[in-house]
Amino acid sequence: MENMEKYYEHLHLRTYDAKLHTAPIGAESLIFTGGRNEESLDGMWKCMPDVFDTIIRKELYGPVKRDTNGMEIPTDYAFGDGFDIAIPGSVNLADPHFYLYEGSTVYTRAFTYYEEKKGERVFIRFGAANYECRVFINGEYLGRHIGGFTPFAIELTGKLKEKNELLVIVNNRRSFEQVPSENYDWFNYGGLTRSVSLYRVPESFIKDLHVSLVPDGTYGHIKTGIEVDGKIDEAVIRIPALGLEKKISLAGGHGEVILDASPELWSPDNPFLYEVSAEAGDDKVSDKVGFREIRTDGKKILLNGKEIFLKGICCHEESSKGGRSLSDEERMMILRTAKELGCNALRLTHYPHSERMSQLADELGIMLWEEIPVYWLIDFENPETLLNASNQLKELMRRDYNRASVIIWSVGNENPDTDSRLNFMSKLASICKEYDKTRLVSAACLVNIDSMAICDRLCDVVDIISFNQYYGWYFRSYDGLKQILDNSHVDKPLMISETGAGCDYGHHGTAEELFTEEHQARVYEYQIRYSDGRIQGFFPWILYDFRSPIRMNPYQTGCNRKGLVSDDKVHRKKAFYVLQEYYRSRK
Ligand code: GCB
Repeated sequence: MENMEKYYEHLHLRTYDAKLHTAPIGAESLIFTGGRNEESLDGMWKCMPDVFDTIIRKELYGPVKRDTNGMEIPTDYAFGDGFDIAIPGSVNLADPHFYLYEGSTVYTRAFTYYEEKKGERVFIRFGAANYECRVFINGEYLGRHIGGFTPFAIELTGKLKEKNELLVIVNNRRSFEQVPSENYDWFNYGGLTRSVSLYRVPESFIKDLHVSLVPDGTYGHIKTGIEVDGKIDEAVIRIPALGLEKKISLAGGHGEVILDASPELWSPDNPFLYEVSAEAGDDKVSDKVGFREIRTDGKKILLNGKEIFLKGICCHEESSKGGRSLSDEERMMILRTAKELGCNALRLTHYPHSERMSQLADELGIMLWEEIPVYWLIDFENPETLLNASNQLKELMRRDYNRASVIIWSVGNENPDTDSRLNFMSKLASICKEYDKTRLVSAACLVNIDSMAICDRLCDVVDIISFNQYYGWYFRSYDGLKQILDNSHVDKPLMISETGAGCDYGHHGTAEELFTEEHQARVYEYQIRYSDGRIQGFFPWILYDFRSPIRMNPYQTGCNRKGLVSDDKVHRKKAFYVLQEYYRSRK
């Protein structure tokens, strides 16, 4: 009888995942990957949606269960069951039945491991897993990560055999306390949306490396910071093209040095990158780093001391084939299309995009606004939610610290101006300031439509005041923008972080008719007319149409159609050329 009760336990236990509800893995788990040999675990995996969480309830992530006589007990799932899926990828695109699926999915892959160097340590790194991810190796639970767009790593040292079974459960079910929360305007691609890789490092190794120009207006100092794990008390940093080689003494695993150097400066016109390397003990890492200074002076934004106007466009991370998993060719196409449009900047909305995007933006010369998904309504009163958002921000900042292209950290988008939100987002802004002195902080704020002015209290804590407004679309009057700019008296740079209009490519009519190319073009003409000369950056919404289940009318058919280019990424709408003409003529 006692045994029977145990057998049914999983059916009667509400807190069935309590054992696996461990403290989330945080930003400190990350290891520096630049210059390291990446052993890719991408490719074909097996996957199976598990909407009732049966694998967790019945603990089916372990070896096959046997009774006291050694007889195999029937099971509903075993390692390797399911269908083929290419990783990185999303369960939602693996089969048409799963298009709108939200829930747990189990992913499995076997791999072999042979020790290469005595004493080596091994880490597994996930580029991103949306949203909650639990990792098991050879039946043993290793940890849990939350947040669907940032990387995390787990040490596997001592847990690997020659043949290994990796099992990962990723759950993309939305809920209020998450970041983002339940309601948002993009597609909820679930699963292992970015690469999974192994890294081998020596017993003592370089955990992190920061390299940046000191923003002191001299363009004559480079700061490097290094963090090690293990017993190393000295590191060497080299930038051969500048003839620099310098020893750094480490204390408590950390060291920092300021080097005198006058590097060629990075800018969109001259995206110059230097090879930087660091050596410590038996370990060596490297990176390609650009040096630039971004700061504000009153209402001006200065890049390398010169005033700039950010000619931007917003962009989601989405491929029609791969969902949130893009190829480098697709990323290059986004960057090249933005350049062709005349842009010098991209707003990567509304969550961290792949690190490949910022690496390529460094190379091609496009400035980036990067953002965490503190979007619309968030559980601002919940301390766990704040920890979660802070961790996503730290993971992003740690990942992209060396990217010259990234000039803005954004701590949120269109959140209600309440006390709890102000407190929550001010904390995020101060985390940015504390961690990173080489970038600006912003957030996309809402305008107050009673006073027709920008009076969001968050303006006091950001470096650039950015606001979203859709005059000509959600509000049909075009004059609203002019009134807002007349009524808003700010002493910091001001940017439009979104504006636009829905338009179904190929649908024509008068400039008053919604969803036509003519109407979208008219909205752009007015937006440009009223804002030119009065703002320091313009980021219309959006480069491409994108999937969004909340957009259900016959023009939208499951897509937000405010793109300047249709969702096939090919067909350019009339408004594309309106913006292109403006950017080409604008200094
Ligand atoms: C916004 C949001 C963005 C939406 C857009 C729209 O203000 O920030 O995520 O997709 O409006 O199309 O309404």
